This record gives sequence, structure tokens and C-alpha cells, in this order.
Amino acid sequence: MTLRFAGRLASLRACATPLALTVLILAAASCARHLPTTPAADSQLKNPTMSPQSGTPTDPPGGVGNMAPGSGGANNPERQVMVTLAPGVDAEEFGQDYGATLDQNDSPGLTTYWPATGESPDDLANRMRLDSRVITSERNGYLETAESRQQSWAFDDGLGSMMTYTEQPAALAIGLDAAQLVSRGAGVLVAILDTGAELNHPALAGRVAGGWDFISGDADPTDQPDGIDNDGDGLIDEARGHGTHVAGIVARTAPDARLLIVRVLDADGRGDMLSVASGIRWAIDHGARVINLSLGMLRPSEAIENLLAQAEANGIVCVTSAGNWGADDPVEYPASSPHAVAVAAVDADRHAATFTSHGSFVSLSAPGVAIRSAYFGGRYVLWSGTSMAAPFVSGAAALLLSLHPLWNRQQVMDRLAATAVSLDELNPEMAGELGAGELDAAAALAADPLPTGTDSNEMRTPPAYRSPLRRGVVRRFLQSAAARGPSLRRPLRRF
Ligand SMILES: [Ca+2]
Ligand SMILES: [Ca+2]
Ligand SMILES: [Ca+2]
Repeated sequence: MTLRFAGRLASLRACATPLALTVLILAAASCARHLPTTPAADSQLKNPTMSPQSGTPTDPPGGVGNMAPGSGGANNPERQVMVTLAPGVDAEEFGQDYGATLDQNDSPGLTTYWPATGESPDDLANRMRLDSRVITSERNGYLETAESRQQSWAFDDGLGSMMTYTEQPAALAIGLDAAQLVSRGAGVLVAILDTGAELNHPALAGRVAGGWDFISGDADPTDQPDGIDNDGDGLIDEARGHGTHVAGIVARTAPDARLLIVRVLDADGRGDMLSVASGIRWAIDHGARVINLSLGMLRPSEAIENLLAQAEANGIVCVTSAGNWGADDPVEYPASSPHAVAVAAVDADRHAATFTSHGSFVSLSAPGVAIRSAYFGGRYVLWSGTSMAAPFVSGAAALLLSLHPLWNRQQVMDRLAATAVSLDELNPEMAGELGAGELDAAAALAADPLPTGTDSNEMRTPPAYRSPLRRGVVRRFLQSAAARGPSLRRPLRRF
């Protein structure tokens, strides 16, 4: 899409150099082994200033992203076709065979095309799908954060601090302190596909291993406002800080995990299928073991499904928000994907959040009401949503993968499900629709039991971290684990 690049390149260039330098310094300082600050191969932008219909420059300054979906804007991705091409296929030539104009061509065959005048994107997608050079073909579209969709905004109560962030009720509810005595997530890369992040926020500084910006097409994934109401909802850059908040929750849950900040949504909380697909591809290629996707759309995407399946085959745990519909319908994607773990939100009393989506597609629940986390401007603010619940599960997966590097997604999720606290009694009207229950990080990281089929060597793995200063915490953990005995023996649940 032309807007994301052409419209913003001029202003980005002015500030990109020092920001990119900051990213590189952060990455170099925080990660000796992985320095994934560039994509596997450069994303290529075709016809950056030309309208495919008219062949003349049409983008107003600042881009045309201010056109709402369905508004018929010249650059609306709903009018494009997104295609995953087989390896080695020339994207330009392929498009010519269909009279279509190549718009973008990301490295591993992820492409978008404009149909020829008079052809609908669905018709073109259907024609292309029959081609043996095509892996997936579909109309392009937007994904967005659940909070952006339902207009749930961050709240600054003036009490934000590193301390109130660290010691918040949600951390206590899922036993984070006890869990972190066993594992802090060292050696695990968690990719956060979101609006980007404020990389030098105190909660994130030193934890960012790299990233990429698929919205602006540069190496700096800073969550950046553009002063434009890109999604046409009357609010400008309303989702700014979303990715920072989500990243802060992962950092609070798995403080020694390293973060890959992948910007796939703009500051209005919206990004197209190509951006999200490219972000997943990038995360797979750069060693992520966990991918957090606090975003969704109302129809499935073949391209994204294909990549989620690849991620799972690579042992990667993909975690997504269940959605903020407060109902069991509609079901968002990728929450509905069998390759992603969908997370619903509960409050501090283990009652389902009024806004949470629920249903048989939910794998697990986690705190998602009034969660305090990082926000732009170095702040710590409260935000509610299933977008906030998902990163607790992503962080817990990182804790487990640090201790059990060979575990695959199924093993990680079996453990999280087997140790979850059932919510059915407190939420009888949603029995069976909140997944295996609420995440219990302390129980999940307790030494026993291990899922069947686990390498016996791993059973002897000692806890990675013990602090003599935290004996009281250890004792409370052991007491609570003992009290929790029966839940540890519940049968394992399949996802
Ligand atoms: Ca950028
Ligand atoms: Ca907006
Ligand atoms: Ca904007």
C-alpha cells in the first residue's frame, strides 16, 4: 500500500537515523547472540507514488490511510488481493499474467496486488487460487486491536510507578513471584506483534533484542503517532501505547526473556493482513519461541493461517487475544485458529471480564481488567482488554520454554492448562467457555508433574533461580502449591 511508505517517508527520514541508532545500541547491549534488526530480506515497495488505477501520483501528504475501510479509498487494502507465492515465483511476472499490479512484495513470497479495472478483488483472488504457483490467495483486509475496535482506552490514574506496576494484583493472582523463583524466561525470544513500543521505557529498556516496522518499512519499531485518524473513527492515534503496554506485561511476567518488537499495527491500532503475515514470518525467521498477537479480524486469513501452522511446526507458541465482544459471537481470527492459543480476560476476583469474548475456542484465561503496564512517555497506566490477558500467557510460556527449551507448543500448553485454576464455579454461565481456567504461573512452574512423554533428563533439571532473600515467598509458594494439590492432578487438556 503506498500510503504507509510514501506518505511518511519524508518525515520519518528526519528522525529515523537517531532512532535506528538507539535500536541498534539497545540490541547490541542486550543481546550478544541475536541481533535481528533487519528483515530476512528487504521488503520491497512497488510503485510507491503511483495509483494502480490511474498511473499518476495521487497520495495526499500524510498518506491516504485516513480513509475508512469500505470507503473506497484508492489505497484501501480491502480492494487488494493478498497472495502467498511458492518459492522462486517472480511476483511481478505473476501479477502480469492476471493483469494485476503488484503493490508490495515481502521477502518470502508475501505479496499484494491491485486487480485490473473492473475486476473485484474476490474474483481475482479466486482466479489466482487455481494457479499452481500460489499457496494462498484472498482479499486483503485489516486486523486491529480489540481495544481499538471496542474503544477501550488506557487510563492514567496518576498512581503509575515501577512499584505499582511490579506489585499489581494481577501479578499476585497468577503467582508471578513464585514462578520467577524457578524461571525468569532467560534465553527465550518473545515477539510482540503490535503497534510497536517505546523502546527506552524503563520497563523495556535492556530487554529489546530487535525488531522491525512493517507499517513504515524501517528498522525502528517505535510506536509512532502520525497525527492522522487512519481508521476514520474520529479519534487520532488512539491506540498509541498499546504495544508498549502489551510488551510491558510480557516483561513483567518473564523479566529475563528478550523481546522482538514487531510493528504491524499503526497508532490507530490497525494493520493489514500483509503486515501481520510479514510480522509472523519475520518472528519465525528471527528465532522467536513465543509470538504475542493481541489483535484480530472478523474473517480468517489463509496466509496468516499458513504462517501460524508453520510457527507451530517450528515449536513456536502463538498467543492471541480472544476479543472484546462480551459474548460468544462473533469469534475473531486468529483467536479461532487451531494453531493459536486464544486468551480470555478475567478480573482480580476470577470473574469473567464483562467485555471478554468467550466460547469453545478459548484455550485459557488470564487477568485483563485494570492491568497496569508501560505506556508511552515513560508512564505506567491501567488498561483493560483481552489484549492485556494474552501477554500474561505469552510470558508464562517463555518461563516454561526457558526451563524446557525443547518443549513444543503442545507441551507448553498442556502444562499451562493442567495447572490452570478452573473458573467454572465462579462463572457458571460461561462454564467451559473460558478455556482450561485462569493461568497459574506458580503452579505451572512447580517441579511436578511433567506432561507424559517429557524427556526424563528434564525431570532432573534444577530450578534456574533461587534467591536466599525470597525465602518467605518460597515458603508461601510451597504452602499454596500444597493447598492446590488436587488441581495439579487434573487430567491434561488438549488444545
Ligand atoms: Ca518506524
Ligand atoms: Ca482513529
Ligand atoms: Ca494515526
